Amino acid sequence: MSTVYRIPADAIAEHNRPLEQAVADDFAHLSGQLARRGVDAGAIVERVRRFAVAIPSWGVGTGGTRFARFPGPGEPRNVFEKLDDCATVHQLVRVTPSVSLHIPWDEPDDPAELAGYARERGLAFDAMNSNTFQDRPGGELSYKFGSLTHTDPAVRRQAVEHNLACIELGRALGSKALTLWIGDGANFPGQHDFRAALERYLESARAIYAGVPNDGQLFLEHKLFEPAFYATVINDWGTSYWVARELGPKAKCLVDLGHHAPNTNIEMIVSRLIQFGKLAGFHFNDSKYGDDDLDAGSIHPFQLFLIFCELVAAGARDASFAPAYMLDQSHNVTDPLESLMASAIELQRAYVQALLVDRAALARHQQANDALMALETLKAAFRTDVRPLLAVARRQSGGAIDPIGAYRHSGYRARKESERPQERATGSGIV
Ligand code: PSV
Ligand code: MN
Repeated sequence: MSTVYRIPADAIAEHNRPLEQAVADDFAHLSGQLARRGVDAGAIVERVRRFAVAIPSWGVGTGGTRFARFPGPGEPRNVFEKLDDCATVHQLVRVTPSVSLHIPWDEPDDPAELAGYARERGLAFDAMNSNTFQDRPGGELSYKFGSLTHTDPAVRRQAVEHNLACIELGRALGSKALTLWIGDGANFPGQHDFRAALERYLESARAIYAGVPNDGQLFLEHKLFEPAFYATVINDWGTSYWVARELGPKAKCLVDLGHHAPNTNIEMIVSRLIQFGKLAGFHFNDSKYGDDDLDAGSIHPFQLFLIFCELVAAGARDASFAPAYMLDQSHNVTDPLESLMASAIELQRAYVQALLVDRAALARHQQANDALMALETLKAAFRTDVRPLLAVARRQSGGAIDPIGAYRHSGYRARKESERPQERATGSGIV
């Protein structure tokens, strides 16, 4: 591991240097504009610097469709190399200090060694993700017809055991949450007894919940489709909410933006879950058709902003409100690290724009039923070009003013290509 390349800190400073003056000028101009709206740009920068989103370990590799995967150069070959890439993203954008692992994809031989490796790179572990939607190679019971909801109690037990093992591993790594997503469901009408399948899910989830430590959390992730295309068991936020309520206070609902029917009003789902005290957090991505796992903010930036408006409003009501933010994307045609950087910045942008909403004016317009001015109030915030605030926040945190430019300039990818000769050709598969 001695030859592992890292971008030197002075290379980032050097890349920043010719950009400093323009950022300072743009920041001064925007500060003046915001001051006229009664907003202190410096205070916003402070809040941006505290914003954080976790990187999914699977996001640093190239994803694929159900038809093919076209691997990129220098892909990480194991969990340590994934952490190296996550650390590089964080080094440049300063907003991704944690990693969300997927088990068994990232199963370490020695958890203490992995924890140490992450610590040395300034990374922590966010929620663990269990995988009972694929079979492991070698003799276990199959999940072809489900896992936590399978008709065979032995399969359900195996799936529960896997989740309990993920909780244990998470504890060893310092992770405080487990995200439960199952691919269970039916592909044909008549295949499932809907009610019995949900009862079996609840029973299995109770066994997992019993293994969640007192300071831990269980995140329930719903999905309308795939791999079960007719009916999934945890199909929507309502079902997810019901299960979370049955389980107890440590269980909450995680919203993956791609897991809804097109045009679903996701910001309203977010509002409902907040109101009911059951919003766990997010898997951020974007989509046009379904679970496309496109980069956050690439298709529906206004929706992303509206979601953050709900989150900012919740934070203003309750200072302890702290949902978990994670990305969950599949990078098929871009350099994954570039997509992760761009996506993390999109989230920051939506967050800052939501902070700029004149909430008092919005409340007045709502009270007066002035629909037009209510929307105009939101648009005034959404249309603000907040890039100087983000650049200053990154710069103050030691990151790059232009992260993708600095990354390309460093030659990181080419170096990884020579450091990481790929051992085998990989086929199709969605991450
Ligand atoms: C399922 O589509 C999902 O969103 C879940 O979060 C999985 O853990 C992840 O994607 C893995 O690809
Ligand atoms: Mn997800």
